[in-house]
Amino acid sequence: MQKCHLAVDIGASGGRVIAGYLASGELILKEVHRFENKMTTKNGHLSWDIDQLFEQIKTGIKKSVEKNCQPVSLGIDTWAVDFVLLNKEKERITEAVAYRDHRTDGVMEEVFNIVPKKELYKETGIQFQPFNTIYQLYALKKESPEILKDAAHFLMIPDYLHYLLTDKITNEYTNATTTQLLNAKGKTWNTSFIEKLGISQRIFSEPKKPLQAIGKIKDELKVELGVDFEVVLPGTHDTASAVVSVPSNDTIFISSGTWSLIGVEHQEPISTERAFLYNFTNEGGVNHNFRFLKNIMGLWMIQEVKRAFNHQYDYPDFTNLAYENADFPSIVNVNEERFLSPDNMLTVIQDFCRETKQIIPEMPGEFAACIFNSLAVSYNEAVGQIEELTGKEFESIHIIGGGSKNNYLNERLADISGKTIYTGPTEATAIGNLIAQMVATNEIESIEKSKEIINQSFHIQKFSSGGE
Ligand code: LFR
Repeated sequence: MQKCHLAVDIGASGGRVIAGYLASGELILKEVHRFENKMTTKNGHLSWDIDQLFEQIKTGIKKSVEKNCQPVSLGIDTWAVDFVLLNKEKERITEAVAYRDHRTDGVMEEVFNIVPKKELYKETGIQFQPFNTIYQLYALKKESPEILKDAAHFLMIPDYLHYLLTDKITNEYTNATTTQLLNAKGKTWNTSFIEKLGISQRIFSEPKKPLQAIGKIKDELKVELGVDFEVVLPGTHDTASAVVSVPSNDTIFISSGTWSLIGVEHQEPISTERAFLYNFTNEGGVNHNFRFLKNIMGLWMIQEVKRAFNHQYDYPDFTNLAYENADFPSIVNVNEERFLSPDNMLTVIQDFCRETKQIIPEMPGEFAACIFNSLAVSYNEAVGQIEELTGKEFESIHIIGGGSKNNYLNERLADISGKTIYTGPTEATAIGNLIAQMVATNEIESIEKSKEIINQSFHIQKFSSGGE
């Protein structure tokens, strides 16, 4: 039986369990399980089926053993900002409401009356997104104050899944930063903001840094699954794990999936007036640093177009159709809130084009070209802002994650930015998760050292402007 580490990586549209181990200095990956994830309405709110996700994790663990991989450790990462609350008996008392639910509509402005916007940014360094945990908590407090009164523990999604595996309550640091309730400099909860919002400080536990074990799988699961391993904290925020896999330090990265996260790694948070103006964020990194980045709406838009066309076309089809419609001229501002959670993505894209007097897309290929061209424009704008805010010029952009397989988008970005584009690894998040576990268990010396392993183990493709 091959000893391995298990990365559980769950995104907004699907999850996977990937086994990883080192062989002659190379990182070998084996996908042992893949499953769907989606939002459904529960009690009137778009929510994740968290119990089902946990069942899928257990299936993944079982399959790993069936496939000859004996896990020595496991770590979970998911998207950020969402959470559940437990009562003092440690029972879950909320659904896992999804960040695209409309409970936070208009809530940001209400919170700014309690905690001034600039102060919030200065202390936390976190971008303003209507769905940040701070606004979700406030929306919950307004709707069901009794639930917050009953709450004894605040757990983000991966914290809760880790809890189900181990019985241990943790608030992992990288994901906790996305609540917009952590001080960027002190890396601890901002108790003053929490108090002002009328939320009990007791529900939060001291943020725990990644790269350490939190405990063994609990006894009943050990028996049920026939395994025994340590749960180790990776960057439980998927973007934190993904950025560990960027093969070079001196580059702009784009972590491309449901969202496109574009930025750079930085030692200190940058929370200047201009960073505030451009709405850049300083999320906590795995390696004691910060990800200075911007959220761009990302492949969510094409996922929703795919859904609107009843899944008749797959992602490679949309890429091919975009090539055929490359000259379709309409560009939308992908970062407008109307694209965040619309009932019908096709209609909102058409509305935007109508309002701005551009040609209205009708055919799937026109939507695809419009979305990818618009994303490339938005990426390029963010590149300019990053260079302005860091005072540094970058030669390359490194695209990681599943979205890096979209060559149409890669080529458009190379053309529009004039920079060299490198793509891969596609499984960046799972790789970053595995590397964190290997650093924690002393198989890899450090996160810095892991860059050599990544370069050696995975194929990185290069795109230059003009298709050279
Ligand atoms: C990407 C991601 C982003 C976060 C968004 C919402 O999967 O984690 O980093 O802003 O999802 O949680």
